Amino acid sequence: MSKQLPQDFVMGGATAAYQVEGATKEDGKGRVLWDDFLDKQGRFKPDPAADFYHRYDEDLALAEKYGHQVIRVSIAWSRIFPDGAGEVEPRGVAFYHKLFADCAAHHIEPFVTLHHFDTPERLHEAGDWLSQEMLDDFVAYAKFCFEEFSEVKYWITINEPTSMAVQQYTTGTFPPAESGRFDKTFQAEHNQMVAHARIVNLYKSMQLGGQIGIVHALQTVYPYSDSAVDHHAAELQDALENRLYLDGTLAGEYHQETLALVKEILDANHQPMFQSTPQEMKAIDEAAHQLDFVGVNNYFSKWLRAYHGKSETIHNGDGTKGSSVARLQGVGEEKLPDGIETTDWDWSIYPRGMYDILMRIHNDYPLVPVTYVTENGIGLKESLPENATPDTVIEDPKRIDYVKKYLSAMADAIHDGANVKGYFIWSLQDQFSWTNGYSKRYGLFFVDFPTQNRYIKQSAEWFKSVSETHIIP
Ligand code: BGP
Repeated sequence: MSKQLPQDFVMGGATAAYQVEGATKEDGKGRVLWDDFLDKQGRFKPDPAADFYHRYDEDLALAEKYGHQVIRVSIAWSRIFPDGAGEVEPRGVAFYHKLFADCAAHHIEPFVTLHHFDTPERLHEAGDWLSQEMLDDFVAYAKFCFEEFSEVKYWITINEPTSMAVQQYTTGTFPPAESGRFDKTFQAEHNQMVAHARIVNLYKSMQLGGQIGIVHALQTVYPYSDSAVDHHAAELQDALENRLYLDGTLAGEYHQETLALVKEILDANHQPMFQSTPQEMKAIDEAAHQLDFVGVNNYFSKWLRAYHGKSETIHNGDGTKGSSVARLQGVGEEKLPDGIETTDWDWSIYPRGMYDILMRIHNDYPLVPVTYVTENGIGLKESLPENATPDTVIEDPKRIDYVKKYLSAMADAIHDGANVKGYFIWSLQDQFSWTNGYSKRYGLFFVDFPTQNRYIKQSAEWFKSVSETHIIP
C-alpha cells in the first residue's frame, strides 16, 4: 500500500567533503588524518573521489533535475585553515562561496557540516578529539564559518561523533587505529559533545537567524534472545554507541543509568571513567535546550548476545559477505538472528530499526524540536555495462527496494508522532568510502571513476517521483 509524506517534507542527497571533492592537494588544502593513513595502507586513494571540487555544478544540476530540494555537504576544515588554525586560505573560502551560490542557483538548500571525519593533520597528531587544542581550534573555525558564510541557513556541528570515536579507538578502522581503548572512546565522545555544545551556544548568541543541529549514527540494538544476559549485552552496546551521546546532546545531561552502563564497560576493561567538568556539563545542558534539529543516520540494526572473552573485531572492507566479526570485551557479541537479510558488507536490512530509533527520539528526548534523516542508503557492487552510452540508465532494483522500505518505516514514525521533516539519501553520487574505497557504491548517480562521467540510476528516477509527489508507491 502506498504511503504519504507531509507536503513540507524535503528530500535530497548527502555528501561529505573528503568523500566527494578529491583535489586533496589543490588550492592550498592542508593535510588531514587520512592522507598518510591511506597512503601507508595502500588500498585506495582519496583522489579523485567524485571530483566534486571541479564538478559540483554538474552534480547540482542533476540533483535539481531529479527533484532534490536539499543537499548535505561538508566544509573541509583544512581548505579554510590548512593547519587547523591561524592563516586562512582564501582559495578554500572562495570555493565554498561558489558552491553555496551554485546551490542557490539550482534551488537547493545546503545543510552544511563543519566536521565530517576530516580532522586537520596537525590537530590529529596533537590528540584529535582527545586534545583541548582541537576543541578550541574547532570552535574558532566554526566561528569563522558562521561569520564568513552568511548564506548558509542550516549548520551541522559534527557528523557521527560516536562512530568516529568508536572507529578510532575501539575497532581501529579509523586513524590512529587503536583497538579496545574504551576509555579513549568515551572521552572522545564526551569531548565532541562539549565542542558541539560550545558551538551551538556560540551560534545562538550570534543571532544569525539560521538553524543548527548535530548528526548521529544511530543503529537500534536488539537482544539476540529473550535471555536476561542478552538483554544486558544489548543495553551495554546501546550505551556505547547511542545512549551516552543521545543523553548528552538531546537531554543535556547523562542519565545515571547511562553512566552506570558506561562504567560497567570500562570496569570490565580495567580502564578509567571519562572526565568532565561542571562547566562543560553546563554548556551541554544549555546547548540541548537550544538545538534546532537532530540528524539521524540509520542504515542497519544490531543484535547482541552475551560474550565474556577478549575484544575481537574483523571489518568487512571489501564486500566479502559473512566476513565480519564483532565481539567486545565487557559489552557483547554481534550475532544476527536467522532470516535477517544483509548486504555484501554484512549490514543488516531492517527498516523497523529506523522506525524504532525515530520513535525513541520522539518519546525519550522531548527537547528535540525537529528530526531529519540525514543518511540512509545501501552500498552495492555496481558496474557500467560494456556497451553503455551517455543515456544508459543503471538498474538498481535493490536500492529502490531498500529505500522504499526505510522511507515507509519513516512515514510510519511520522504518522505515530515523530517530527521528521526531511530525508537525505546516502549518497547523492557514488563516492569514496573511508574503509571500503570505491567498490561500495551508494549513489543515485553512477560515477565512472576513471572518466568521471555520470550516469543516471533507476533509483534517481524513483526518488524524483517520491520527492515530487510525496507518495511512496
Ligand atoms: C556514515 C558516514 C558516511 C558514509 C556512510 C557509509 O557513517 O557518515 O561518511 O561513509 O556512513 O559508510 P561506508 O562508507 O563505511 O559504507
